[in-house]
Amino acid sequence: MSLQQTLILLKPDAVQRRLCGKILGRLEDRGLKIVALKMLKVTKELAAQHYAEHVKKPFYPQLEEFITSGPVVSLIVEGPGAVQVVRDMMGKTNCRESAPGTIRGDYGLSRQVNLIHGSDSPESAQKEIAIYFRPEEILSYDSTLAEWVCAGD
Ligand code: IDP
Repeated sequence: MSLQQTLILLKPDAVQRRLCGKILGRLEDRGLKIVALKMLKVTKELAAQHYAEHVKKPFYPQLEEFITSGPVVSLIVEGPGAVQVVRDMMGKTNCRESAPGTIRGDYGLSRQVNLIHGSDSPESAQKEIAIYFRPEEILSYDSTLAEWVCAGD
């Protein structure tokens, strides 16, 4: 499986509820490598860029209010098949429909206030990474753990 990078946001509810450490811990425990990480406040312009496919939907005003309501943690993780691995760890969009053991299934009860964003395809990942990070903010480094976590496909 080829190495992929994917864009993750820990949404304002994760920050407010002090769940960032637990969620980052899950990603690290899985073996994913953090290659960029920062905290920021999403502006209305950034929200519209990120959620371009949803801007015309009826729930967008609420989504905009939520995602701009407080700081988020934005990060890029890297690993084999990272895009789908993270999507599977997140659970379904609606926390109430997410299986126990997933992030949304373990920590949430809402469809909108659902803790985490993860890119839904390698193409989206490339677009979203470029929205949130400048190339020089993305670090390339060796991790000896990789041979124990990712070896042998
Ligand atoms: P995803 O985050 O699971 O990929 P998307 O369909 O891309 O889900 O929706 C983006 C975000 O918009 C969701 O994570 C959620 O916060 C919000 N959202 C999606 N559908 C609804 C809805 O029907 N009502 C309110 N908020 C929604």
